[in-house]
Amino acid sequence: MAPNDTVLVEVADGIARLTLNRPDKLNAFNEAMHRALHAALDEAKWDENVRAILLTGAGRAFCAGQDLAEVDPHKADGEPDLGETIERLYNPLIRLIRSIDKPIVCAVNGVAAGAGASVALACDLVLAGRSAKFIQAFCKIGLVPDSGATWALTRLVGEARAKGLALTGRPLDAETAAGWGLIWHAVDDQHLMEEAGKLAASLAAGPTVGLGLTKRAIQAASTNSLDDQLDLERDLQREAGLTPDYAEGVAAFTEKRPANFTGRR
Ligand code: T3D
Repeated sequence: MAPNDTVLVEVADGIARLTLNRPDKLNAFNEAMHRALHAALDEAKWDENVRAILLTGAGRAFCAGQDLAEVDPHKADGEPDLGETIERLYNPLIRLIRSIDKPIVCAVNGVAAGAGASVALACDLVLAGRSAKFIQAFCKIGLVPDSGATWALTRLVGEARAKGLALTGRPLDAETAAGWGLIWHAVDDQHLMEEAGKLAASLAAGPTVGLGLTKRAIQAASTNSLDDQLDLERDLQREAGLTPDYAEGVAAFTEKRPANFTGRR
């Protein structure tokens, strides 16, 4: 998938900063933005110099979900097949985000609606500006929450709140989202990017392999039995124990100095 300017990409100091960039459409997803985001994430996944990813939106919104002008049923030839769009664009995006063995920080700088909220919730650490809102907008247009929304909402906030959000489409403010455990923290709008940058920087300086394996273990926990999870933790710990960062972490502790992690295998 070729990159284009619907997603701005900046790689520096171990962090890939990705900015959704269709501000006049509140960063709603069209095909070009899907292609660009997928390509940028895929590149960050495999680039050894990238040790953390920071995703945000340009302008006053994070992302308003699907660009409704692009899929207007009145303009379509024949019957719309939304399942096709989900299968071809949204599901691969969510699977890609979850498959990246590196921490992904999402800075929700404004409204996150529809699949825009789903993308934010697929990330690992979600910070939101206090004025940001999460909206399960799907019910307003007769659709079903997608891109992992029903899965993430139910696991993060439980069935009662998931149904409340999805069946009413009522906006959820950032503070309440944090209180409910939907996101990591709400921060003052003017400090959002600084806080998200600091968080990404500390993760980028961390033991990348161990952090990636930790992400993998936590993601597996919701579907694994305890026995399966214990086995998985054993295997991942074995892998983490072979990294130079483990040796460095123990040496730094013993020598009472800050660890100098390289993130290498
Ligand atoms: O393939 C498939 O379709 C299946 C996949 C579906 C996944 C989905 O995400 S479905 C859900 C799609 N999203 C929505 O339904 C949200 C629609 N947007 C809104 O409800 C509101 O815009 C917001 C609550 C997000 C923000 O409201 P507000 O008052 O702050 O802004 P606004 O005035 O509504 O929007 C500003 C501009 O952005 C406006 O354009 P204009 O009039 O200035 O030229 C508006 O049309 C545009 N915009 C906002 N959201 C979308 C959008 N344009 C296209 N698609 C959007 N989703």
